[in-house]
Amino acid sequence: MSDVDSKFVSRAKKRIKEAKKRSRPELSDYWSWNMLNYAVHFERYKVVNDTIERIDINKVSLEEFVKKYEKPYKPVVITGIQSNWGALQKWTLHRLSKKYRNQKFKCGEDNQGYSVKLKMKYFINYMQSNNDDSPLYIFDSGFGEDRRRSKLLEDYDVPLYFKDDLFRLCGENRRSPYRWFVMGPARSGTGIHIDPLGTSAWNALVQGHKRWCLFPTHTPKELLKVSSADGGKQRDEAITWFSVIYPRTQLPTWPQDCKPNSMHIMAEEPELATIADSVDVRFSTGVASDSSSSCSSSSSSSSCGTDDSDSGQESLTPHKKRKICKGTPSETQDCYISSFT
Ligand SMILES: O=C(O)CCC(=O)C(=O)O
Repeated sequence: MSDVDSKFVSRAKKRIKEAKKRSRPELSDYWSWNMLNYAVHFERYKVVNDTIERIDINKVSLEEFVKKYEKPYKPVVITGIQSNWGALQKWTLHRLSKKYRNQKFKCGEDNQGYSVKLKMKYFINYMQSNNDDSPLYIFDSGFGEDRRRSKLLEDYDVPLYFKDDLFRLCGENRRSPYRWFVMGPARSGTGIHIDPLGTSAWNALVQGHKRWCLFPTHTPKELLKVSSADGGKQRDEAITWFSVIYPRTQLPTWPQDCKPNSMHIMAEEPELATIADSVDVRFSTGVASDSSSSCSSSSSSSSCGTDDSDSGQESLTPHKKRKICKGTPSETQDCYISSFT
């Protein structure tokens, strides 16, 4: 390894260690990040029963979409949207690491609700080398307001079905966060939550794999929560949810009217998936810390809503240090969502 490379690696290790310590202080030593061995046994958590309908945007009119899916709050996978998106070529690890090398992206939240950020070059290094059970995950809503990072906005278009956006009437400065750049290695993701302000999100997968699970709004929260006995310090994490609760949803004993819609989406260019699968799990970037807290801020960073929180999602698990939770639990919300990569 050249001098420059080894300097980069040791700086990356240091920055990643700091970010991990701030985001998940409850994981107080190196081993608690990977003691569940999810990286080794990932195969068994990967399978989801894909039940969701697919439609082609070129074959279903806006009116039909509104009638069949938007009004009844019915989740659907829409194909044919990304054919002209620059993101398909530009959002590869190689190109992101060149273009946004020194730009910082939010990959967690500390116990006070402040963003934890990493430069893209360090985050990619982390993606390629970690074996954490529930790794850090970029979940950044600030990119559109930043001179350099806002270039990402040029790489995709809002699909026809979602052009109508009432929140735009609030004005750019007053509206709550509404677009996120999301990126992470295998096993990262967002824990079960309710989206804020009665909104229904659209999400696009540009690279890799993603599993989703969405529930009808009347599903009792108690059915969906991971208990601390089952989840311990990882109870809010997406992968924990998929390993503990998801299998129950597939049993005949699960209430029929609370059956989820689940799906496994794969991007056409499997670059991130390939990397996720080829990571050498012996090499890892660890963290050591001695503080403790119950507030999770990585893949389910949203669970700890605060004034400057950019997700507004409502977690299903109460947190000691939660300040403001922007989500309101009412029938107006679309569904409970959990997703992981
Ligand atoms: O992409 C993710 O991990 C989660 C996205 C999400 O939470 C949402 O759309 O509500």
